[in-house]
Amino acid sequence: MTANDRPLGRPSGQQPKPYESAFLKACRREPVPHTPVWFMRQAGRSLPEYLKVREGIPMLESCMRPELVKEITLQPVRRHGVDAAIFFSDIVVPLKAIGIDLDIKPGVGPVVAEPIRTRADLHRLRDLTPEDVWYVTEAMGLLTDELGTTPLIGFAGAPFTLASYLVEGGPSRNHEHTKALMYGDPQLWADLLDRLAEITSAFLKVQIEAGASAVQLFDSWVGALAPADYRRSVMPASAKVFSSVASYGVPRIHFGVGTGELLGLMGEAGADVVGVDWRVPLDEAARRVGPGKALQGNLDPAVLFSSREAVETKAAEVLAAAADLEGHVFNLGHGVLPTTDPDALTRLVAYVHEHTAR
Ligand code: 1CP
Repeated sequence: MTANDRPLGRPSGQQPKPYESAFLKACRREPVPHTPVWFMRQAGRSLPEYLKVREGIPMLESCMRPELVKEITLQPVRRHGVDAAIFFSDIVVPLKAIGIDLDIKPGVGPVVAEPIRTRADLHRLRDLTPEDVWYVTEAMGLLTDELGTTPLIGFAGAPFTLASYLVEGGPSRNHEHTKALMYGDPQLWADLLDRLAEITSAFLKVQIEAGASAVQLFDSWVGALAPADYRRSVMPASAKVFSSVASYGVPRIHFGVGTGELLGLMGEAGADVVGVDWRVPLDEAARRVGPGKALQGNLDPAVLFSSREAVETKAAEVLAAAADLEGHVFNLGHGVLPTTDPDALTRLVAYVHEHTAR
């Protein structure tokens, strides 16, 4: 089969089957039968069945095998009964797909062989075409057939967070090379973020065309910035991504870590749902974001290591703070930690469903 005769998924414009799901209703700020729950990084190392199917297969290679992606994406849905699936992939997949020499090193994360730091490096960031990520389209087609009314969330890395990996060459605590470029050569920085916005937009479009019924933009590390710098140097690129997929009408979620001071701007960038980490209670987050947006979050993932009673107390606090929100999607404040007991997650889903049933 060539890239061109591979199935291209559902024709765009057709009503997605999960339209009436609690998750999509909450994103649209409509009444829900119960508060929907899913977990960032719900697929992955906390699940023994994940470790088993990934055995001997490097991370990036696993993202390029449609049958495996389907299985890994479905594992947490089957096990926990979450209200949405998140597509198994990684934020660096589109960069790999356009030929950037990078790898995901176990225990480290994405590592880029030759960092991007000069204008001469920009040409390496060519446009992404659907054929570059045919395996994403194929896996999403398999998944939407299987998932039925359970929504599938597509995702991408936001321009700032992708730039951080490309400029630093790997994970970074202080993002010093990234900030040096942002402050020292604003025009090159703007051009870099604009290139990444194009690539990210193309990657999200592929996923929506293939059946994703919501998309999340992960700007995981943008909390490193002050609001004025975010507004000037990052928001235009993220806003471009959101507006590029606006016409599809699928909910757009915007998430970052340590972004308490940025929540208003992250909503303004064009999100329908703003993700909140555990540092800001959801009622306060709603004041910062303003009306007309749903919120997602925000149990501290480390809480899952404490007793069942403590988890329930903290989950009840999250639900209480969310009581007056226009729309709430229950999630953790960041991804599931790899050594989390999966049963604690299953119990948490049941707890939220039970205590929010209306
Ligand atoms: O071998 C392995 O299992 C490697 C661990 C792993 C996994 C399971 C990585 C490496 N990526 C993933 C999958 C992944 N990545 C998903 C799966 C879907 C799900 O949520 O279930 C998602 C959504 C991502 C997105 C991602 N990758 C983000 C944004 C989310 C976040 O946690 O903030 C980021 C920052 C990455 C980069 C990345 N990839 C992998 C690691 C360990 C990291 C972080 C490294 C760092 O600290 O900078």
